[in-house]
Amino acid sequence: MTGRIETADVIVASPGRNFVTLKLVTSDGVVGWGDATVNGRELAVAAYLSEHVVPLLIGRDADRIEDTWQYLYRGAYWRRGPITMAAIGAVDMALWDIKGKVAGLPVYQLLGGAVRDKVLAYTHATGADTPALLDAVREKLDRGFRAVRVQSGIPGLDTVYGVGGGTGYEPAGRGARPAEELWDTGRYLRHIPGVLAEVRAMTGPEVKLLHDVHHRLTPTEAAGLGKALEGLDLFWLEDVTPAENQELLRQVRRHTTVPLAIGEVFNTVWDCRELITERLIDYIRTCVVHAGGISHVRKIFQLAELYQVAAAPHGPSDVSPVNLAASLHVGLATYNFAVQEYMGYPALTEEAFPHAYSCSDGYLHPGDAPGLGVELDEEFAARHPYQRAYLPVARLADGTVKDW
Ligand code: CS2
Ligand code: MG
Repeated sequence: MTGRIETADVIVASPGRNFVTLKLVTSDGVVGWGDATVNGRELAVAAYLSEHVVPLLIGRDADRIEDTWQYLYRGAYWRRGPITMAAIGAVDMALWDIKGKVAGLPVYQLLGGAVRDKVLAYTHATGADTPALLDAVREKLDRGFRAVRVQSGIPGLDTVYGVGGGTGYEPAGRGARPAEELWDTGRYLRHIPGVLAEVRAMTGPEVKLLHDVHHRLTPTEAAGLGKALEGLDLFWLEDVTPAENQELLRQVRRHTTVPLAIGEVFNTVWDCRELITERLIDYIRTCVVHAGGISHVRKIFQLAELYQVAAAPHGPSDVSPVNLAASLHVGLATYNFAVQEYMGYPALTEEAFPHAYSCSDGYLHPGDAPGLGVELDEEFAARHPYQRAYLPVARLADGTVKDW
């Protein structure tokens, strides 16, 4: 028996960047951790948890993970969406963490055990121009990564999605209002095929190359870009077009065989069901924290397995190491898991979240500590208070808002 949930704390802090972390403690003193971070809307999830979920958790049987999931999902009446599903996701992660600790087992063992020895990682390489990008790719390959997402600056655009300064890339800017960025699809489409061709020419055929279009194209433009990139053997093109209207991907699929990855902004299986059952994608990107936790993301991945769609969960540095740990336990135990996004974290984040997971030679492993194998150093985190930050807003030259 795992005992009853005795306390539940929502911790909002900014060790390196803003994170929302849920801490559950049972009547037997077992601690479970969950990530509840939604970049740019952190306080909404914190309030949803503190005001509406935490009061309902106290006294609940910590063993009953699926019942708690259903209670929070169906019992709220209002369902789906990133805020609700991140709150449920945090509770779910924390309960799996507790169950593993009580059993003395890493969570992947509770999920059926390992189906592989390690989890392939893909990391990010960015460059304001092609020479800088090629240097960044070389640096990642020199560190042993075998799969690299490449994002480039675009001539004529001051800032572009995915291209950051310094060591990492943090898209959210601190301040009272979002930064606004100019976007020009034509400039992008005229530039990016040549950049990706130069990267492929430098790396040779073995390196897995990925590119994130980040919701910027129409289905027609996406189909054209896919066709233009056919010869580069990309591992995937990500978020080629906004996919709330999932049937739009049919047009893209009719014109190109470039592998497609979609799903990081989706929060339940119902948001991406047709993408999977019509095989409109090759990789489903739903993320543990944003898709209702381990319990629900596994249901999405198991549906995907039936349609030969691979799991490749979202996992940049703007979801916490608690999410990454949970994602790696799922990754080790999920047959159709393909690759885990992994950017690494800034030093402050690494210090705030001691963890058992490891990365070497381009592969990740969750470790064998009981539970998730990660925790938050609350005292350290408290020294780094939340600072309001927003993801940018993109606009076209005429001022029209564009998907960022
Ligand atoms: C991106 C994300 O990693 C990715 O695939 O789409 O970095 C995304 O831009 C951020 O998570 C937004 O906060
Ligand atoms: Mg993405």
